[in-house]
Amino acid sequence: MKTINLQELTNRVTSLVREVGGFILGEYGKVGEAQISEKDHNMLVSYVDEEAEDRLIAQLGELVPNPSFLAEESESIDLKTDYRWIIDPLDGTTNFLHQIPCFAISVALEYKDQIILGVVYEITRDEMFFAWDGGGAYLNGRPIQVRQIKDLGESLIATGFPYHDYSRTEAYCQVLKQLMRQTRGIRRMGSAATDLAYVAAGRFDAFFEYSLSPWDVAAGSLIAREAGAIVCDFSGKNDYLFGEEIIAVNPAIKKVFLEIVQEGFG
Ligand code: 2AM
Ligand code: CA
Repeated sequence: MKTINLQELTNRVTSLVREVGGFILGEYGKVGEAQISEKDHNMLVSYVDEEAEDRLIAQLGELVPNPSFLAEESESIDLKTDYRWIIDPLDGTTNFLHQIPCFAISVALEYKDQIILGVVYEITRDEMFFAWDGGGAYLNGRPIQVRQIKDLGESLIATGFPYHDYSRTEAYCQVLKQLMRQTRGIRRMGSAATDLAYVAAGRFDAFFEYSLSPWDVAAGSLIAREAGAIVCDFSGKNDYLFGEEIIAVNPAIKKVFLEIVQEGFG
């Protein structure tokens, strides 16, 4: 079989994602409360998520041989083959529906359990973050890297507040308390894919969240890694894609950051 040129493939994915981003932006501000449904507690979805996902699946299916899909709005088509697209058509749906301009499309390609390509498109700022395995990370075509810092006191941290699984909110608040005291500040964007892309771009120095799904983090985690970040679960291990816990951190502060998270979560 012809080997896939990942750089070329990434290019094609970014064009497609940009096009679908145009559709999403065209619907911004137009979705009424009656067109929003709640999949589960606080898990919102509209025709925009669904239509965007259908368009992505239809076109991504053409780009690699015999792909399968793991996608937020159509979990049922998850029959796994060597190539699998992991898709979040609209990461930050709550922001989108409340007209808060931070939401993204996240598309990753997995080959035999390894993420080999990631694209995160932050739509309202027209920022296309992408990476492929071994190829580095980019923002609108320019290479990006984690920020050069020396200690935690200079760091800006991103997180997502628990919105669904409240079983560990005490532990989570413990960690926030420490980070409030010891860092430059904490931000909560509402789109995990964007948070990870921002770590890659050196805007944030660390991101942590629990209860996320693979489609929220698949693309962003590769982009962060290719930009020099360390990505792990709360134990410092590699189970961040399906393990529902993720840390992406600038190596300069990895040790101390992990200690704070582990102290809180026990
Ligand atoms: P989603 O918009 O694609 O569902 C941020 O905390 C992450 O959690 C986002 O990536 C978001 O992905 C997901 N999320 C789902 N429901 C949420 C909610 N009610 N509030 C915040 N984030 C939510
Ligand atoms: Ca999501």
